[in-house]
Amino acid sequence: MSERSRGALGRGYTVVTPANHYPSRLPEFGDQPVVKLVTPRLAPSRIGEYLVSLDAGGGTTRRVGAGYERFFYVLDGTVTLSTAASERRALSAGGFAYLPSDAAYELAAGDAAPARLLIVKRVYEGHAAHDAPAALSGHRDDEPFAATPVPGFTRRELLPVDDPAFDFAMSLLRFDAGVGLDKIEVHDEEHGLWMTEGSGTYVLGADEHEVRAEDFIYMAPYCPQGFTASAAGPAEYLLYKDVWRDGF
Ligand code: UGY
Ligand code: MN
Repeated sequence: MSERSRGALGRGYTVVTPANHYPSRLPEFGDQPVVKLVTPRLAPSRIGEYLVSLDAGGGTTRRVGAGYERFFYVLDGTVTLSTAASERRALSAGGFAYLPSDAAYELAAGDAAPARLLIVKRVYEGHAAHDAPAALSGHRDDEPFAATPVPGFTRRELLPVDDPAFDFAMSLLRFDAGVGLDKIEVHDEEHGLWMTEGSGTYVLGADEHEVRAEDFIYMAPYCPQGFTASAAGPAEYLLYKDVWRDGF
């Protein structure tokens, strides 16, 4: 199958490959290209997930207003994320940050090299029993990946999954060659998935898709889903999932 044709809009899912990217612009990023991997225009998605490319020394041309919670994951290069004059976070590749709804921000790439990052945006859904979470940041290598019941499948949680103040999780799921999820899942939560490494086969609804590094998949609530890494080597993806809320 030609690279051009791997992109798909299926029942309850999309697959967007690098060959499908058609960059848009957003006022806050000037001429820097933004690929809108998914937004709420694709019903029923409640998230926007964006691939943002910044030239060396480039960044936001306007401060991005508050009102939405956001998650940042740096793919290449380094960026500085500033929420206030005294609050600057330097993030290298593999670095991440969470900003709560009340935080406006600016982004700047380092002077030496261009940067690319993923940004997830959504409306925070609070819970009466919990205060909204505070900003946090870290790096994927700060902690080792944790074992799961499936041998050869490990996970690294980037946000605290045991804290119901958070309404979403961002997780890195890593599979040894030939290893996969142990079932076809069907669940109420939605996913935005970015392949960070390797390749494999994704079951999506009634279909199967060969996927590889830099592909993106949106999975709507109740989209049947399963994954097996290819025999060629390990595979890994960064997964958004809404958590701790009842779906209303
Ligand atoms: O946590 C999850 O829902 C995850 N296992 N789903 C997935 O990888 N597609
Ligand atoms: Mn799932």
